[in-house]
Amino acid sequence: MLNVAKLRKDFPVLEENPKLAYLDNAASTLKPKCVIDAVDSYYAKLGVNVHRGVYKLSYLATDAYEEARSKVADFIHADFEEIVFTRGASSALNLVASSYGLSNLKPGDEVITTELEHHSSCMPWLNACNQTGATLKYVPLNKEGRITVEAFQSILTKHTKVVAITYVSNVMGYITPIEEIISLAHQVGAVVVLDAAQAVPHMAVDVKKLDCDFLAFSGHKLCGPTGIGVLYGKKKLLEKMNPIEFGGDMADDVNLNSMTFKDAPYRFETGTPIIAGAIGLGKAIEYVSSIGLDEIAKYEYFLKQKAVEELKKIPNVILYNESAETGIIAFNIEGVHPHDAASVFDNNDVCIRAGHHCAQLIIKWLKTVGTVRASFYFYNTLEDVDKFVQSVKEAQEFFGSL
Ligand code: C6P
Repeated sequence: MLNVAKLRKDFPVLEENPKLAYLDNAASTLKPKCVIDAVDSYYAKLGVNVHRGVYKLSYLATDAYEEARSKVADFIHADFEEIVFTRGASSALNLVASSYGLSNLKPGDEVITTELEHHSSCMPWLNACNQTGATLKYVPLNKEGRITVEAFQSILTKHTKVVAITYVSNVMGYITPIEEIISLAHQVGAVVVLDAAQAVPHMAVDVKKLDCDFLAFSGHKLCGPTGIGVLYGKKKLLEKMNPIEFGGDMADDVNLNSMTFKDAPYRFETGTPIIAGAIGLGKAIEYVSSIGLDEIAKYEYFLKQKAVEELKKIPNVILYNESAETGIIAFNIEGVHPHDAASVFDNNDVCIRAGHHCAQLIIKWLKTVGTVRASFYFYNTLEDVDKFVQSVKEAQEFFGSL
């Protein structure tokens, strides 16, 4: 079991707000002191640009930035050149659709996605299909709202060129049976773009084992800084892709009527990169790895199960994802708008998210206006669960009596 009391001391926000039950970890996690210090140290001790300067400080900054890329690569079992730093999962997923998608898709081609996607996973492909004339198809979800291998197979054809799919749903917390899906997609020659924003922070991910073609995640959901994210792409694919932004640091040779670019990943990192963010992410990865991703996954699930057991005893609670394998709970209180319910949680210092979670397709599929979502991480406690359950009861009693 994790030493949660000790881990909590690593988080200044928790030290500052001892009453806080922070259960909005799917939106963003809190930041440990070591990450804050790593970012601070870059600004205090280096603070200069990378790749350009011909002086010692710049070499040191470049080393720190590139060391962060190595840490990310090792963390997900990728090669160094397969890691592109981006602003977050959203920009990583957009990069693939705008570069790979727009150059490879044509009328008659098919892209498969699902109604469980975050907007950042499906919208770039909706746009790419609109622009190229390719067809966007959705995997029919099962009764629980899950993606199944059989349903995926039922719409896979020899015309499928891209599969844009979530690894873990940010609304339902379901884990997609991704290995089988990737293997089936490869049988028809399609590439798989995996949105791993809710997976990488919560479970061990090995891109080589998965054999996904692209994978995206954000630093800020993994104890890292905001404004930094990662696109993993197989080297043979990244090498053939065009940049989508042009300018500083990514150029190889520029002439009046022609230009060439650096190799991947640098051709995709236009301008001064997110140096402090990358260094902070490297530290976050070290920190989270020292706790252990398997331990984190087990603990989040334990807390979620405890909360679900209690939720089921409260009348008029609609639970949407009882069987989720992760630390996400999606629910509503019958007759209460999720935003109204949220105000009760806030009064009790319980941070949850309410609304459509930037995933309107699944909210529409659930035939609701939004859900209340609690999402756990390794620093949450059984006391947090109690406060959460107490808030659900209070919201139910208060609004139920109106
Ligand atoms: N989901 C949530 O509260 P960015 O914003 O680029 O860091 O991550 C986008 C993103 C992509 N995919 C999934 C599955 C996600 O959950 C998110 C972010 C947050 O659920 C904020 S909307």
